[in-house]
Amino acid sequence: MIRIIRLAAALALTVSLTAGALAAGGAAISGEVRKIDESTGKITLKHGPAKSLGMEEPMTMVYRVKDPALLKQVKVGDKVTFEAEEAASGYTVTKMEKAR
Ligand SMILES: [Cu+2]
Repeated sequence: MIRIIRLAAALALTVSLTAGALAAGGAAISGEVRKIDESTGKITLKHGPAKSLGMEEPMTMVYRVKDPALLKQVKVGDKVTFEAEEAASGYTVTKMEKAR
């Protein structure tokens, strides 16, 4: 019985460690704002490699934004750091702030 409890504790520890690693894996990506389209809620970002999104090479591409308010915080030419996820509707920026 004690053995089973120990096993469960070890398992719980492993799970929490894995979850922590995933959260950290939502790695911030460095980019530059190229275009903002508030009417469609999209932003064009030039960005470096983003392994978390499976993008090994730098590129410029259009992203949707999770919250339209994000588009009001930046302007074309701004250097930003952002996080994005691959959603059913396309790549979506979940967080973004000006790089300092
Ligand atoms: Cu990309």
